Amino acid sequence: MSEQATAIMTRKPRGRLLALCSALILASASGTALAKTVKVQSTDLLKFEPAKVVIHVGDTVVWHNASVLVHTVTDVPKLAAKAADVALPKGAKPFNSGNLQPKADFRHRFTAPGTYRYFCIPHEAAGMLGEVVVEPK
Ligand SMILES: [Cu+2]
Repeated sequence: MSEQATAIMTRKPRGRLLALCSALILASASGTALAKTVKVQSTDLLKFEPAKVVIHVGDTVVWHNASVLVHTVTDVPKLAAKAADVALPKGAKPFNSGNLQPKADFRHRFTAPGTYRYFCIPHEAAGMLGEVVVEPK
């Protein structure tokens, strides 16, 4: 048995717990943390809530239609009335939920880093806009 292993095993339980915590912190810092899922709601007030989320490459956003209205989650430049309402980073594919009925979900996993600006097709003019910032791993 290595000297280090012996040292860990002979330490008091609290010492072992600290060693375990340090190992977990090191593991997440080196990029082995699990991908996350972040929730955004579409509301009756014609907003995405929260309007901006910051995630990492590999994470998923789930949009839930929490309103009585039909909404979309759309990041397709040619479908936007205003160019400023939409953005896709280099290498990212456009996505569009289509009509989301009340209580329906739409999910999208982000694999390219950068800033995404999306909108709801029926409510773009009302300012129903959202942003996803995807940071590199
Ligand atoms: Cu909408």
